[in-house]
Amino acid sequence: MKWKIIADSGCDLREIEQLAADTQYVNVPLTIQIGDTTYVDDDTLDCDAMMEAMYASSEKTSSACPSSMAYMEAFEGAENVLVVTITGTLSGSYNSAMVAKGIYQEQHPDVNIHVFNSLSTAGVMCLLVEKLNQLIAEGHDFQTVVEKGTEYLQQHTRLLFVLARVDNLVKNGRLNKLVGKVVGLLNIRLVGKASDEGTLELLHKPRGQKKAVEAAVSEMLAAGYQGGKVIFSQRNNESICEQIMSRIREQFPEAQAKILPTSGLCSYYAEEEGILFGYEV
Ligand code: X90
Repeated sequence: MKWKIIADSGCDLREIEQLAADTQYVNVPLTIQIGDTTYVDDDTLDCDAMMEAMYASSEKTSSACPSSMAYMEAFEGAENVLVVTITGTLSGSYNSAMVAKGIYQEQHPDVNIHVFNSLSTAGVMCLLVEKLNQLIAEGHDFQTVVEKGTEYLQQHTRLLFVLARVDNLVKNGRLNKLVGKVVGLLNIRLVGKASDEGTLELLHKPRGQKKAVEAAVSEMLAAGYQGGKVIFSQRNNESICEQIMSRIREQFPEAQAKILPTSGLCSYYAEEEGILFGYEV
C-alpha cells in the first residue's frame, strides 16, 4: 500500500468514490460517552439509538478524541500517510495524531506522514479528503500533495452551520452560554461559521428555517462562493440542504452537492435538525 488517507470521524465521509490506485481511506473514530455507555463512531454505530439514549439520559455526556495508539494503528502499512483532523482548537484529535506521527516516524523513518489540522470539521474535512484523493490520482509526489492540499484547505474551503439546538456544545464548553440561551427558544436557529482560529463564530440568529436558508446563502455568496462543490452533513434535516441548494442553483445551475448523514460525533454536537456544510470558494 502506497498511500493512506486518514480522517477522524469529525469527517462524515465513510467512503471515497473512485479511490486513487494504491490508496486506502481510513476513518478513525472519536467516541461519545452517555452514562456508562461508550459509543464508538465507526460504521457499526447506530446513530439514532445513540441520540435517543442521549436525550433520554439525565447523566453527563461527553466526547473523546482518538488516542495516539489508534492513529498509529491506522498508519500501518503505508509509505505515504495523509491525516485530516477536526479542528485542533476544540478537540485533542490533532494533538493525538501529531504525537502518533512523532513516535511512528522514529520506528519507521522512511514513512512520510503529514497531519492537516482542518481548523474545521464535517464538509470541509470531506472536501479536503476528496481533494487529496484527486491529487494522488493525478500522480503528484508526497510533498506536492501536501502543499496543494494545504493551499486548497486554506484558500478554497469554508464551513457554515445551521443549528436548532446547542445544548451539547454549551455543556461541553465549546460554545458560549449566552449564545446557547437564545437558541432553542422561539424557533431560533444559529447560523455560524468555522472561524479562522477553528472555533464556532456566530453570524445570525434567524427565526425559522426559511430565514436560516436566506442567511446561509447570503453568507456563502459573501464569502465568494462561485458554484463550486458543496458537501452537507445533516441530522434529520435533508430539507434545509435542498432549500439551500435550490437557492444556490438559481445563480449557479450546475452547482454540485452531496448530502451526507452526520457522523456520530457531528450528530452529537450539531443535534437534531442541525446541518453543517463545507463549500468551495
Ligand atoms: O475531542 C473531542 O471530544 C471532540 C470535540 C469536538 C467539538 C466540536 C464539534 C463540532 C461539531 C458543531 C458545529 C460546527 C463547528 C465548527 C467548528 C470549527 C459540529
